[in-house]
Amino acid sequence: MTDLATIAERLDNAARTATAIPQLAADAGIDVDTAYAVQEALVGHRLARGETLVGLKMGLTSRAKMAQVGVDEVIWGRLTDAMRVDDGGTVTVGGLIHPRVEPEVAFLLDRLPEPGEPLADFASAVRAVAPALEVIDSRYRDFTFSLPDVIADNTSAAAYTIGPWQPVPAGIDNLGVLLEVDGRVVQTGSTAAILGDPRRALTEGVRLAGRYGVQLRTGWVFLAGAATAAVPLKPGAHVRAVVESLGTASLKVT
Ligand code: OOG
Ligand code: MG
Repeated sequence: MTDLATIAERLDNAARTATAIPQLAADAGIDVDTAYAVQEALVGHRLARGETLVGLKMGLTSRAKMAQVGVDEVIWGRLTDAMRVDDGGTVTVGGLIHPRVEPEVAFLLDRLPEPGEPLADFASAVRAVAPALEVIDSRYRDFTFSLPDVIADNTSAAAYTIGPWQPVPAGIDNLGVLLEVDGRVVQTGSTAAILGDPRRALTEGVRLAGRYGVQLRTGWVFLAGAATAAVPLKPGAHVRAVVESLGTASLKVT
């Protein structure tokens, strides 16, 4: 049986050297709870290198995403400052394995419930909303994984870009979402695809992360999960997420 620290180290090395590795959880007998412990240890390597925790991301909150990767449980991962790419900034694929990009909605967190308490009031918990892009890059070969494997791999998190923050609009449960590559629409969807209402992603994030003693914090960024399937990120591309009423987030690829 491979221990938790060894798995975290393998995943960290895979990310740092942009080298795909085989899945690990089945052979190591890792369940979901242990996988979150591996994720914590994996992100711990980043923190030890000076990165800071700046938020949380949800994964597989839409049917399109669940179907694309063949895993149908909502998952969450950790975001660090080093994963952030400025709006309009550049992502270099050379340091990644087989990156994909997806359109997201981001929340800027304000007042959160006490540890262990459920989220009661979205309006006071979220200060602003923004269109966003997430770059995911599974460390596993062929972008194929089991539920514990993707959790251990920090839910494929690689990079993210947040567009301009907006005051929270009256309704965010049915906004059109487009993903464009080089001005061409490659995915379309709606924020309704995110658990029926992206606000529910925050309720779930508070609940699921709380199970592992992780408390969301004021000032953190929260990614609600992609509304559409992800598409491969190719060098030279210009990628844009457009969310109705919220605006756009974009990045360039080299
Ligand atoms: C897992 C991460 C999923 C999302 O928004 O659904 C995710 C993956 O697809 O590799 O970030
Ligand atoms: Mg995502």
